[in-house]
Amino acid sequence: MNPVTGTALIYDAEMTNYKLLWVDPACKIEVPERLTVSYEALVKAGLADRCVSVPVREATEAEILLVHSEEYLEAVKKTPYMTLEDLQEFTLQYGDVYFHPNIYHCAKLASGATLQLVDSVMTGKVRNGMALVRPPGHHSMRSAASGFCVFNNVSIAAKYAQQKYGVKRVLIVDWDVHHGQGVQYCFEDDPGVLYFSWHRFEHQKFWPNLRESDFDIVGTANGAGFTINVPLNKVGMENSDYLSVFLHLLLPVAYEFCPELVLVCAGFDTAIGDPEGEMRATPDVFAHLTHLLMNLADGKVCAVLEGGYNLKSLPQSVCETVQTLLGDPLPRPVNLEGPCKSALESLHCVRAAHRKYWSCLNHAGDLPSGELSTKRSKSAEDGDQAEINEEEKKTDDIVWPDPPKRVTPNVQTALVVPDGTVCPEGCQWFCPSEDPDPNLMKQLRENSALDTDDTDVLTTLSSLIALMDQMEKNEIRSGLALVHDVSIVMNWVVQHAATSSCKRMLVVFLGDDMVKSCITQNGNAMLVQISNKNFDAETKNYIPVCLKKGCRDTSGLMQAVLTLLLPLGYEYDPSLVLLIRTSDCGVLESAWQQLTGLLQGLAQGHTLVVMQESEHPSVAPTVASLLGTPAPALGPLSAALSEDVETVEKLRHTLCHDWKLLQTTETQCGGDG
Ligand code: X5A
Ligand code: ZN
Repeated sequence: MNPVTGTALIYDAEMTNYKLLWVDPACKIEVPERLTVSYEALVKAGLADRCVSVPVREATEAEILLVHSEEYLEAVKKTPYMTLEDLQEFTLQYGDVYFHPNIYHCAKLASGATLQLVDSVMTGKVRNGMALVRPPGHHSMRSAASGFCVFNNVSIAAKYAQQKYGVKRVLIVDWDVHHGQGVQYCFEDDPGVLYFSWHRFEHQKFWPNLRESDFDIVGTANGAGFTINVPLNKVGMENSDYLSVFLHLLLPVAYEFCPELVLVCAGFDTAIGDPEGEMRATPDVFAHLTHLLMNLADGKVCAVLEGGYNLKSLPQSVCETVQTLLGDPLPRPVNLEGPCKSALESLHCVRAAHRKYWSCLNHAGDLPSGELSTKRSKSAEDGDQAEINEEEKKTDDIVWPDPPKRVTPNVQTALVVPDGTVCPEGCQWFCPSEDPDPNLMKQLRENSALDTDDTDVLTTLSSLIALMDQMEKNEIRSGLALVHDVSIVMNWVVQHAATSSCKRMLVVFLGDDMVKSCITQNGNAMLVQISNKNFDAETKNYIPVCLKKGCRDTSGLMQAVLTLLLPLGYEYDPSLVLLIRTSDCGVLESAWQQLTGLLQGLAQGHTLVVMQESEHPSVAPTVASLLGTPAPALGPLSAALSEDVETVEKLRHTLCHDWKLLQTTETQCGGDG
């Protein structure tokens, strides 16, 4: 069976045909141009053309009633016939929302567009997609409009997926800067829908000012643990803050939950320049957030526009998201200097509040004593007086660099494999563009570690070096080599990297061989080895991770990958990733594919995989992951072995002095820094 490909784009200009008709400072940012600039940016970047264009439709009444009450629907239904005065009057009963004679029509299209997206993904017409809609949805409730939202597009879609497709586990990731309280209320007792939201909160000083947006609200009845709120208590959150929450909270829980469908409340008011959010994440961070979700649910990711009010960062962020859904190489992550104190405090509190529900968080520290939320809220009341009278903040003149161009190399995946190996679709044999450099061959022949009589070894090595050079020049995205002895090859490659064009190499080694010798203190490589041997970490850039069953226990391995390897990798920001496994390392193929897929977020997808010759059956699945095919789901993960959890936690604790993305609490690295 061929894997599902393609990205749906759902948009209709009709949804720009309503606007605010009176003066209301709270609503003036929600303008039709939000949609036109986003769509035009996609067209201009050539991204719209690469998507499968799916028409919108109106949601039916039955579909709207999956979430909303009949009384509310009947009331909204009357709005097209109201006078301006009546509309204004009608609007008054709700918070921060406006009505217009055409908004009911648009709201039906916005929900219908979301359902079209879910249908396209669930029937396998496309792998993933995005719906550009207005009005947004996540604030609207069973019987109330709120925060520019009329019908709750994503909630309706989740109910629809449950009902029409029997989806048992839906993950809703709400990365909008506001709390989607409508979504939370809709699913608070439903363990079939995991709702995750981060939001500007400022100890309840920020709209919608709800007590139930705090971290200690976790869901009710059977749904306890399936609502995850990350209150952001300061403005100015940056890429590191968001990425930390993904790596140390959302992703471990999401992998444990194992969704069959991922819906994203894709609001871009979390981005820099937004007048509502006042945060500082650059648009390219959405490429990474999107990518990190794309190996869940067999890649079934549906992004649905919510907020986003800066008409420059909004279209940029939309483009980053769609380009990632399309599978283009990720931009190098920028500004990852570690999360701020306030973000760490929130992260710590959420992890503690959820430790009894999720085994991946079971080891998280206790809640700080005292009721943090109310205590903070009091002190905030005293302290923040000065801010209240502050004049209107200007976010319009904040500037930031344009996101880097994401160039796809001509060659996706190049193979260096013995004759007779089957070359899977989408990749090609590597042919060095030039003859091997005689100097290099001389070096190789003189290298005592190599069996220099074996010309096959020499050609393989010189090919690999040529391949790495072409990756560094961005002429080739990734590579895969089958070799006679992975340890020898790795030694040579790392040594060569120290003198070549490779700026920084992250080496990920799965297996028990003794390999640390190739890493020197001052080299330009960092080696993370996952095995069941207790090697000593002698140099700063050699990080041995000793798991009880090596890579055999998938839960332990994923914990190490998500909370140790990826944060390290993101902060190290390699220009090349060397991914190696020995034939006896024991990793499950699906876990290996997850690892390979997740690592594509680093080094613009420049990964060189090296495996043992005997492993040719793994070539096809590995190449698939390098090419962006979603890795198969791992199934709901059971608890990792407690020894393994302890190992990973200890390592995070020791290493977080040097690597700030490993932190999950303010006090982790000692108070002296
Ligand atoms: C969808 C969305 C924001 C409402 C803000 C009201 N709504 N102050 O971003
Ligand atoms: Zn918002």
